[in-house]
Amino acid sequence: MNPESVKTVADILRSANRICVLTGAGVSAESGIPTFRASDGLWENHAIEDVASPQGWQRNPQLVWDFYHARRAKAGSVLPNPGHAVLAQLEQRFGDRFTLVTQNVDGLHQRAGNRNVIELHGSLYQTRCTECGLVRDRGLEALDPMPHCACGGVERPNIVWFGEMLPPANWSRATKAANSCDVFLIVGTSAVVYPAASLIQTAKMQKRPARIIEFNLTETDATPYVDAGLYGPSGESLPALIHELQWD
Ligand code: BJW
Ligand code: ZN
Repeated sequence: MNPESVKTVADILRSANRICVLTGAGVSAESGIPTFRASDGLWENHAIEDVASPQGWQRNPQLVWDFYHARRAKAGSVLPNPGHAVLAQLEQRFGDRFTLVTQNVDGLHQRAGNRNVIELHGSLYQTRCTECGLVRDRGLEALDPMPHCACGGVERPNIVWFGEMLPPANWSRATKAANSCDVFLIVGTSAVVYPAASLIQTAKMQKRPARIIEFNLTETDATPYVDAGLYGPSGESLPALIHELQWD
């Protein structure tokens, strides 16, 4: 990580009024949760269309549940890392002028202390009945191999799979936050999945474009839109930034 870049990003943050953050799997990598598209990532061992699509669910719901039972168990065995902690500190500092939009389903931002979290792709902590639509908070307790609702219907993970709509109210809140921020942070996402990635363009296309800052190990599809970037593990770059700002 380049110390000059840390200073540049700190200057941007110092003058920020309204912050919107988009996070992805990379922010949880240092907690021990695998990302999706890395060579040792989740999609390396699973065909996406088998475990994260409505068609996969129709074909073999037990295979899908086995994948999510393992994901739930993993989420329950890890802790938020220093990157999550900094994002919680920023919310404390900026209050309702800070919105965290996440593609993650692991609940680690909430466990780190963020309250204003918009989950775009659902939550590992919830099930949804395929018959009556009831959404239930299930924590990370062990569930039946094929969970059922009181109405008798089969429950599925309350996760947004490929080809499915994002929860409309959450999407609407996320676009409003991206459209009204003056600083937009992109943390640990490859920015290849839409519509989540389009929030970056939304922030940039305002009449007064937001300053865009990327935190990632590498450059990504978002990099062309970025005003400054800190390239290294976000569990190190975010604490370095907060330290430079003397906000820690
Ligand atoms: C670190 C790090 C460290 C590592 N520090 N960084 C427009 C164009 C083309 C296609 C589409 C389009 N609009 C819609 C689509 C279709 C589709 C889509 O986007 N496809 C593309 C992949 C081509 N989108 C959808 O289907 C969405 N629905 C939708 O659009 O509905 C309307 C519609 C319907 C039908 C047709 C058209 C429109 C739904 C998307 C749902 C995504 N669901 C998943 C799985 C479920 C969640 C789960 O089980 O956990 O969500 S896919 C998976 O990808 C997961 C993630 O949330 C999502 C994003 O991945 P993420 O977080 O970016 O992870 P990685 O692994 O890709 O990247 C990790 C990054 O971290 C890397 O950059 C690393 O370098 C970095 N990193 N360690 C910092 N320590
Ligand atoms: Zn039901």
